Amino acid sequence: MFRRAVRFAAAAALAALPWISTPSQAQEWRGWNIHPPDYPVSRGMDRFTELVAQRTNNRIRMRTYHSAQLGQQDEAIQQMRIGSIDFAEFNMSGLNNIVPSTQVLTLPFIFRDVAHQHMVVDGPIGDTVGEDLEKAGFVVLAWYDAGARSMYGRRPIRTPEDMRGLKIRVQTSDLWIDIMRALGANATPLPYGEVYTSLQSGVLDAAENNWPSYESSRHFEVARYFTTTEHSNVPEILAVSRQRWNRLNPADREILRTAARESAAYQRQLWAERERVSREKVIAAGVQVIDITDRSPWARLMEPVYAKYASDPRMAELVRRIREAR
Ligand code: GTR
Repeated sequence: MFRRAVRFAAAAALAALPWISTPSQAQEWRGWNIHPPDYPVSRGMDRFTELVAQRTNNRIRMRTYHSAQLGQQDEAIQQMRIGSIDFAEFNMSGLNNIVPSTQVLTLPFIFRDVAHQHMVVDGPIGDTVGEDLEKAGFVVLAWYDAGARSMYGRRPIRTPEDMRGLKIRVQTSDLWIDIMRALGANATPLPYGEVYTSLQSGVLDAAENNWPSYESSRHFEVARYFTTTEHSNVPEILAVSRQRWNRLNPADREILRTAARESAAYQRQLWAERERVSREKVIAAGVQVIDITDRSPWARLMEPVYAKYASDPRMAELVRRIREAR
């Protein structure tokens, strides 16, 4: 009797996990994305899921829920770790507190330009950070572009002194709080989806992001001054939950990795174009752009941030390797 009950329970559990019941059966994967469907990240993810479906003859069917339909970023990160979300595209910032080596890729002014960043994330340094991410539950398949982040506010920000006392939104990351502290601003960690109304109501004075996010989130309607500080070039990952990854066979893993890399090449092309288009769009909508040509006063203020985050030997070594990469 008891044994039958156990067998029944085991069968029921297997039925609830269709992907392990029979290997040939189709799998349905749930993917998280913060951005709207026409955003370069979203189109990259769509390309990835199409390629995987084609190359597995629809055995692995992935559905991406765009526009943060499955929750805000912090929740999605937790859900990936427990495996209730199967894949996602994340900015490093939200992972900074969980995986310290992601901080080096977030540090202000660490990359010389986009080519330098690509060389770093696509090479051994990216692999090192990827190994740390994997231990925390995120298997990195490819690195996506997210351009440079700049400050924007309800009032013009022209110099670092203008940052003093500003209530500025950051992502959930101690590093970002310290970056703002070094500028004399008051950092407020808030989900992306709450920034618009907080700027509108004056709970926030400012935020920071890249051109495409500033435009697609419509923050430009409520924070009319954009200052090209370009203070961080923090990259993003397309990742699969380790829970899911562990159940894949080597051939399928290879299909996913290749499809992800192809999708990243596509996303990067779309990204460069969208940065230009978004910039033009917000300027046409009346945004005032304050161009920063000399970023050294901003960079100098970041010394305490480097002192804190690049002080332990492993971090210092990563920073050195990034700087020396050519
Ligand atoms: C965007 C990024 C998102 C998220 C967002 C934010 O540029 O693509 O992943 O990090 O910024 O500021 O919350």
